[in-house]
Amino acid sequence: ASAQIGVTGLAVMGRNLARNFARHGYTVALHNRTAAKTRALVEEFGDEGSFVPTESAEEFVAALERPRRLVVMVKAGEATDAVIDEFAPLLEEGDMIVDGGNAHFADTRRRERKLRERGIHFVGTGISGGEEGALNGPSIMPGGSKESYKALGPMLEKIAAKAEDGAPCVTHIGPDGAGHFVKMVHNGIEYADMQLIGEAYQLLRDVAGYSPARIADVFRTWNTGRLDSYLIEITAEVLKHSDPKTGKPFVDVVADAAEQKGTGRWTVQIALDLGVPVSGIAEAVFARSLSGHTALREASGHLSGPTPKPLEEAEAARFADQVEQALYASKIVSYTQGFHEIAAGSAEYGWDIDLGAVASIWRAGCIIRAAFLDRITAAYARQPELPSLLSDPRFASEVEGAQGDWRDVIGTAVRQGVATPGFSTALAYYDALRAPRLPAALTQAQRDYFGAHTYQRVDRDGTFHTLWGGDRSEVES
Ligand code: NBP
Repeated sequence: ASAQIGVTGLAVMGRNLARNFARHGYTVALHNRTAAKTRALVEEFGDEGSFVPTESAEEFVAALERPRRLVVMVKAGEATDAVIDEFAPLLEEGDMIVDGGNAHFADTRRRERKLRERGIHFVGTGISGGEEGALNGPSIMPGGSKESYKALGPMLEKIAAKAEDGAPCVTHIGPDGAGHFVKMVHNGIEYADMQLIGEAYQLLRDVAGYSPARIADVFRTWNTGRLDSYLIEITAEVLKHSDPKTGKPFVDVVADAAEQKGTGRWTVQIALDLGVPVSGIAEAVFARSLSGHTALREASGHLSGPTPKPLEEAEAARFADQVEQALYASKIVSYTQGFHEIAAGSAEYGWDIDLGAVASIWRAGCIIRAAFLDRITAAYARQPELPSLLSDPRFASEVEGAQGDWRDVIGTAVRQGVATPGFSTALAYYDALRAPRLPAALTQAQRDYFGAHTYQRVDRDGTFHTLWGGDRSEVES
């Protein structure tokens, strides 16, 4: 046995992760169901470091130093179970299986429980950054036992992305499914970020009347300020790009039906179960869904409404600045909601997740990496028990500064007939949070009327019911 770590599943992610470990001086055992991929990796990249190619599960396990660290990078779902069933019988107490795929955290909890009975550490690990990140430094979100992190942490810290202050973008998130849960919410926030950027783009296009290339310049400028982030940067790149075949803006030749693989949907499903309002992420998931309903959209072309009229030059420039404010305020709300979901998951499953640490490991390597995340870490450092990001005085004052423009932009979008579900739901969340009274009082009264569901009063303790079908007197239950 000579390898400190092994990777099985050598498609784009596994291959690049294996190379990343090797480039950092580790001897890496390699395995893939189809052995040709293992051979190809060694042929192409064998000179990057020390690899031990293997062709059977037994050979792979035998190549690993104890305690064994076995990274699984296969298609999430049944393939992960198949790989565990194949390898677990060959492992011994204290060995670790690290699942770096996009597993559902409930599957991770199930797998962890089963393997724990046999003394094997199962480390469900969120990895973000795509293939480029896997190779050059991803953001890594490992769950599992503290003991497994002691053996794995130093290696993960070597291969992880480094934030500007040099800190590696990895931390032990918490037991069992905590890592995959946090990765799921990361992806949900990514959906919301992308939706908000999409709405900003559409407003600049239809209301400001800018071309994609001009919008790219606007995004580049935004990227030098508080919106500085990977997604804003690549948005500018995409908008600047022309289709080589037609010469048209690339964004105009791409079909406007967005797909999804499922982590955004999971984020919303779990939020519903936990009772956490993640309306920004939900609108982002639904917006992708709506975009894909081609027949429904074609059948709706006759529906009437305003056609956007582009603004005059000076007004357009002013509007573009307002859109930046609306985007930033909406982004704060998305992150508020996402962190609320992480806090709720942590409480539900007893994970004790450090929210500030989560924000800090998203600063580099992952898709939502952004300068903004430093502010979130700082907010939790100021007040670790912060009930909500919006309770932080600095975020609250930033939203206060942005909200006039935020409201104007949504008003304009409504009048001009440009759909902005992300901006609008973020503002609705903000206004509902700060409202002294919500129409929920009426909802409760209705529920009591038709279903005798009872209600609480503002002026007295207890549970009450009004005899709606009788003399309408109130009884205490
Ligand atoms: P894929 O998700 O496309 O999976 C391909 C790999 O799974 C191949 O190595 C394949 O082996 C193996 N595999 C399958 Br399919 N069924 C198997 C089975 N029954 N037994 C053993 N191996 C099996 O690869 P990927 O895009 O590199 O992603 C790997 C994981 O990382 C996934 O869980 C993904 O969700 C996650 N992830 C991906 C990204 C990304 O940007 N792509 C980012 C973050 C996380 P074969 O070669 O023999 O077919």
